[in-house]
Order: sequence, then C-alpha cells, then structure tokens
Amino acid sequence: MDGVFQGSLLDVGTESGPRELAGHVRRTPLAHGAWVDLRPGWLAGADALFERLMAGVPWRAERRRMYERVVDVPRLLAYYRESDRLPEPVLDEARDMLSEYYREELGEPFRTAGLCLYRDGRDSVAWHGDRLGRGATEDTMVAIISLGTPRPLLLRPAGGGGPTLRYDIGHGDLIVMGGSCQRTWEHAIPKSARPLGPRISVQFRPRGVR
Ligand SMILES: O=C(O)CCC(=O)C(=O)O
Repeated sequence: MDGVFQGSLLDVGTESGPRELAGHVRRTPLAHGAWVDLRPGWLAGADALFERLMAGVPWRAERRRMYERVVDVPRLLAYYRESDRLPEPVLDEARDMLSEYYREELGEPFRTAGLCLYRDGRDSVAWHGDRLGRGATEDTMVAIISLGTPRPLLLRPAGGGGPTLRYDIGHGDLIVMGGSCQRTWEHAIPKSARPLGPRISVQFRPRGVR
C-alpha cells in the first residue's frame, strides 16, 4: 500500500514558486572534483505541487533485467525530453532559474526532466551515478527538487570505501550534484523499514546527460 503524505507546517500561505538562489545555496566540495549544493526550502507551495504531480503525471512502472530475472523497478517514473511540455508551469520556471543561476559554471542550460515517485519506504534507487550519457566522461550537473516526504539521499565515492554523506530532502528542497560527481561519486535513495509517505524527485539535466 502507498504511504500517506503529510504536508510540512512550514509550507503554508499563498506564496508559490522558486525562491531566491543567490546567497541561499550552500556548497560542499567533495573529493575528486565533485561538489554538492543545497538550497533547503527552495520551492514555495511545494506540498500543493506535490499533490498535483502525484495526481496529474502519467506515472509509469518499469521492469528491468537483473542477471537472470526481470524485476519491477521499485519506484514509478516519468520522463520529459527537452521538446516535451512539463506537467506544471512552475517546473519551467524552476528549470529556467537554475539554468540562469548556473549559466557561467555549467555553460549550457538544463533541458530534460526526469520524475520519480517513491510510493513508500519500500521504493528506492540503488547506488549509481548518472553515467549513461556525457556524465560518464565529462563534468556536469544534475539538479534535483525533492517534493513530499523527506527521504535521505546518500552519496559516497564511486565503488564505496569512503565517507557516506546523507541529505534528508523533501518539501521543496533543492540539491545539485556538480563537477565530477556523476562519475567519481554514487548516490542512492535507500529503502526504509519505517512506514513513510510518498516522495517525488524532479531531476533537471543538461542535454545528453542520463
Ligand atoms: O530520487 C532522487 O532524488 C534521486 C533520483 C536518481 O538518482 C535518479 O533517478 O537517477
């Protein structure tokens, strides 16, 4: 059964949309030229957006081959190519604001949006880097807006054997993984045995990064 969503007491009022980035983003440099930026509570009205996305996105279940078996991917997915219309205008606003804020450092705009729905604590994503495209060989950025119930996003050096960092993100928090992060570090959303409400992750990536 899906978990029950509880809104944040901080996300009340009529304000909605992305808040300021300049002066509110905290950067943590990591080993091997990677870094993480955090902007807690970036999106005002995040809980209402969460409810709309939950109801309005055509969520897809996927199955993947794991060794000899085909198994359910433990989360629901939706993917928006750069030519696709995003499901909510506030996501266009957020993507454009990120493109502007990181313009000099990234050198190109964010283009695609991947959405994941973690229905409850049993949904998860295993350790990985986004290395299907240019992230395998080039520095890049992946910007994630986290909506709904906070879940830990874990980060560790690729292959393990190093510190594991933990960011509990939900209710409109923004995290950006940058530099060499996709090829020299791995990230994961672990399963939880606790009864947890649902979470949606919105990932913006530049062209050719998957
Ligand atoms: O849920 C998240 O924030 C992470 C998603 C992720 O790592 C991915 O889809 O590649």
